[in-house]
Amino acid sequence: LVIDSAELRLIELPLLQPFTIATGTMVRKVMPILVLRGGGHEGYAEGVADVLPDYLPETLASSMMMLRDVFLPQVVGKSFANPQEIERLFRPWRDHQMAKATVEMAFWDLWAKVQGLPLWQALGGTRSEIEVGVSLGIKDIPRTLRDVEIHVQQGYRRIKLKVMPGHDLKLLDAVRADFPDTHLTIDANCCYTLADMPVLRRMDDYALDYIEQPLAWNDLHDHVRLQAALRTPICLDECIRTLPDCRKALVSDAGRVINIKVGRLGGHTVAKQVHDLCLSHDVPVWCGGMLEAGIGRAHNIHLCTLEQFSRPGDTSSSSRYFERDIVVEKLETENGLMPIPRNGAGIGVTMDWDFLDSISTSVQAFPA
Ligand code: OSB
Ligand code: MG
Repeated sequence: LVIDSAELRLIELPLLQPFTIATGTMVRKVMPILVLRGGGHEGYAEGVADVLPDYLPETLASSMMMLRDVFLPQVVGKSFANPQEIERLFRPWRDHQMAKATVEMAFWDLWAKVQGLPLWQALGGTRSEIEVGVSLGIKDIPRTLRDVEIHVQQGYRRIKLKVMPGHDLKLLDAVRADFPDTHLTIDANCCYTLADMPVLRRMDDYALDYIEQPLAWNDLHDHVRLQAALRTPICLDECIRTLPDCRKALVSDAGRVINIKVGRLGGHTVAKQVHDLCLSHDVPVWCGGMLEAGIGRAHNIHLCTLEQFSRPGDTSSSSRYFERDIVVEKLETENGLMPIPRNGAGIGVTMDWDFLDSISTSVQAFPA
């Protein structure tokens, strides 16, 4: 399959409400949208890097530079028999997983469309019911209680609370008092250290399904020490950027649940490898999110059909974040289940081009 041409856009999409986590507040999404053309079809992907390196070192600017100067010039005009060949081509280049993923995911969509297969089938998925939860940004305790109430009532299968030092145990006391039986998790986005051990130990008291990424983004060693001190499973997010990261985490017991984010791992090929490794270790996985719009969200939903995605993911309704999405199809949960988008092959959604044009701040074609 020859990639005849590509189009790289930057779009800006306001969030319906600010989203605050331990490392900062986001009020709008600025993201690359990549279109790959070939074989009479178009493949789409979104990039997930933030403007500032507050989640991982990669940024929107570094992603755009790598796409323009390195990755797109390496693939446009070339032929690839399958998406794994793209992963192999980019493997020598260090890091930049989010930029790599943008190209690799768009090619998966294109390749699946050329085969006439829905992406879930091309990926080897088997699940038909995708259970989802929500990730609730940091707000004061009364407002968080209201958010929990709304989403429990909507049928979401798990509530994830963002926490940070000073906004943790009191919040958990309040939420557990009102919701004793809800599947509850917390996500610290790396903001604790082992010096916080007294607080971290008390987190065992709230029957949490897991504690997501409590310690530093590049420190598996300290997670091993923390997991040894806790009954609650640790779920790793930021720490898992490659397949070897995951292998080291599992063999050292740094965590007992893995959050799979396709952007953080450089694409579906490595996401699947991480999934398969977790399956062989009997470790549950779930699909994380980066506040994606409809293209990235559709990719995530298809990935969730792989067998070991046994815990509810973060791919909740698009309307929780955006007034209007960039795809025509509505990506909305019903009673905590997200339907797989099925409008045709590939990711099964179609671009709302008029809206996309109206929010694009730059468009670059390859070849120029
Ligand atoms: O750590 O999972 C995270 C959003 C931005 C950056 C990091 C994270 C998140 C989320 C949002 O938790 C999940 C979603 O897309 O709904
Ligand atoms: Mg996380």
